[in-house]
Amino acid sequence: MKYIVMICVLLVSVSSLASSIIEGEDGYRLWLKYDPITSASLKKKYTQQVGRFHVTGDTETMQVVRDELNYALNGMLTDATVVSQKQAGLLVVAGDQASSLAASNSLDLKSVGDEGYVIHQTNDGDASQILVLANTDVGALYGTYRLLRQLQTHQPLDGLSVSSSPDIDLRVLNHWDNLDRHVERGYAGQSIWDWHKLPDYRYQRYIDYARANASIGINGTVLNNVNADPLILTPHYLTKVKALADMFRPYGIKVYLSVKFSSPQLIGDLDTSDPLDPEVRQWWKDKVADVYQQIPDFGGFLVKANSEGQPGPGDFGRTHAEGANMLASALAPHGGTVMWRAFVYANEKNEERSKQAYSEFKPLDGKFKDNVLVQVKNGPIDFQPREPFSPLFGAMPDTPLMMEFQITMEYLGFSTHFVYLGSMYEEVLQSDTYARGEGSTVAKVIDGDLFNHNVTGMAGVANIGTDRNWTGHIILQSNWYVFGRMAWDPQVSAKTVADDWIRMTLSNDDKVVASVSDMMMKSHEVTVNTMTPLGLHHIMGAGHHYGPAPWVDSLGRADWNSVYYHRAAKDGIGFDRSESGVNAVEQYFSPLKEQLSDPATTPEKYLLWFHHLPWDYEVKSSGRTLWNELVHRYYQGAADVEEMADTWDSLEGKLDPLQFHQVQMAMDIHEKEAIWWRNACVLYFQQFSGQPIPETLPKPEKSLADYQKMSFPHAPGQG
Ligand code: GCV
Repeated sequence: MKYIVMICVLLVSVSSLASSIIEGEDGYRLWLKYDPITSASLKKKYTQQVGRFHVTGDTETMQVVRDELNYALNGMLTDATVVSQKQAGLLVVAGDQASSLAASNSLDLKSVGDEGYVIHQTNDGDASQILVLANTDVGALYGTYRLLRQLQTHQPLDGLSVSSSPDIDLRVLNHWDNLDRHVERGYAGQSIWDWHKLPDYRYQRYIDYARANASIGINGTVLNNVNADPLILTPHYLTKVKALADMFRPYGIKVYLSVKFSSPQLIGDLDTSDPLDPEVRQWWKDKVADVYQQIPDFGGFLVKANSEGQPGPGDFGRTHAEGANMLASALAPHGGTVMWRAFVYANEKNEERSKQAYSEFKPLDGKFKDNVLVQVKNGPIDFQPREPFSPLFGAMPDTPLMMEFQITMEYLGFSTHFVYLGSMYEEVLQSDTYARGEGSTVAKVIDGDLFNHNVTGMAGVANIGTDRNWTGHIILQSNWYVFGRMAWDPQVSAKTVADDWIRMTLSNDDKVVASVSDMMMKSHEVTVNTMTPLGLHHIMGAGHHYGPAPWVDSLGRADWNSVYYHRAAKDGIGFDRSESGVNAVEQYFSPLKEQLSDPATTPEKYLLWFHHLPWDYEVKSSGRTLWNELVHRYYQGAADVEEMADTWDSLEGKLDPLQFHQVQMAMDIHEKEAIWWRNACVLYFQQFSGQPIPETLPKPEKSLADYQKMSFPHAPGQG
């Protein structure tokens, strides 16, 4: 007996010793790992094909191309070397020389434009070369990353023939980063911009950030929070902005700044910021000229105006168009752009919140200058776990609208929930607005196809911070990745991108790819069920938005409270936005308007977004009563998260140990929080339905009062 105990003690201490240091991939390298290809035959083949490479030109960008190839090919293959153009198996060329090579190989390079590329394998037997051709250096960089993806995902190079150019012009990250390094709605550490040490101290992380973005085609970054600090436009900060712009330029990335509309008063000593005041206009012109003197390719301004307490043209009796156009006039001579946000909901307007952006912006259609894009959040309220698309898409044919997606997980579990957003972005982009009849998808509105716009854009609110793995959770790196891929090509499928990301980041083993891909593809739906099933929305903790709090009812504005949104009462639950209610459906085109007006034809995922229904309403897909369906979805959601956790556990030994362990720990939290959401919401809504939770389901372990008492004053990312 003693002997057995001793062995047990020994085993325990050995295993705890073994687990105290987990070596492996900490996530820093993102999807650009370039680890050695383990299949000897594949490695040999690739080495023969591209192991000898040549990059023409010596601009900064072509040097970046050379460096990346050197690093990547030497990582994945054996002894990759730079050779002369003639000896090269892989040749990367931009500009005139690329045009002549394209012509001699009958390739159409012209049509891929300034950022596109053509990849082609010539058919010369042993002398066959893989050509990466582009009209510009940055096109060659994008083509290089595309070629590397082929190797990283173990796809053949034989007969390779790819021609690609972005469908969207401005593919921009929005950092909600403050100058003190706090990130509003950030869950991955501090801001990566170390403003204090800039411009002199230049972290390798800045370059790796640029590499990651360039690898997925992101060509712009707004460095600071839309709740902007006016100091960003002072000389002290502009030299720091310049340092970042200089580092990002070779990667094809322009910097943009969020500006505070009242800057002329706050840092310019003027008495007003009225956009029609000549002195104010001159102030902006001079300021913009200063910026361009330091940063000749500066991208432009992002503006949050007259929204959530931010100043704007409305403070001076002017419209959003007058405000945006004043900045656009200052930027136009330098080629800069204004991205003017449509995220507005004013205190004084007595109109339902989901309708306000449309009401305010639609009348301004066609009134904006050519270098203004109106940036619209994907849904009409505010980045909820699921929203119908904003009715502004399709409603402003004479104004280019930019999509604003949230990559950071403000409303979807911070950085511990396993949620792939690709399927959500796809759902929004493929939604039909019917603006010009059937097939008028949101994607076609924003890529300029539907209304023939020349300037187009997509913004993503970044989920990046100083955490070693950048995004606080390895899986959430995929949301940065898919944002870039969909901004380049809004038609690409979420599944294709997920599979590529898994192969580049986690494993090329087909079985592992299939398991993780399946988890990723269902993760958004599952998480919606755990939080806001059937179209519920905005029922999270007040302020920080952490955890369930459908009971919030005492905040200063009606539409800051959960009860405003779910409207649970004895007679039922949901927000009547149909004609019998606030008539938000009227903002959509027919036949969608009619479809959404009737609960019987409203997609169930939006049921309670558009309708207030009795607890015994029969839900079509299941035949359950609304109450039973709600309970079912909360329980099913939590059970599905548990199943995802089990699937992840089954991958132990098949993944890098550190990657595995990090995601496993987060999965445990996701599981606990799904149960917390389920219990708190079901108990809360039960007060109104007066109906039981079916006996077969586990009872919530705490009382509603206990859940209501939970408080998180130090939850991260607060505004
Ligand atoms: C940057 C939501 C967020 C705020 C954010 C705002 C916006 O309300 O909670 O933190 O502010 O959206 O998009 O401007």
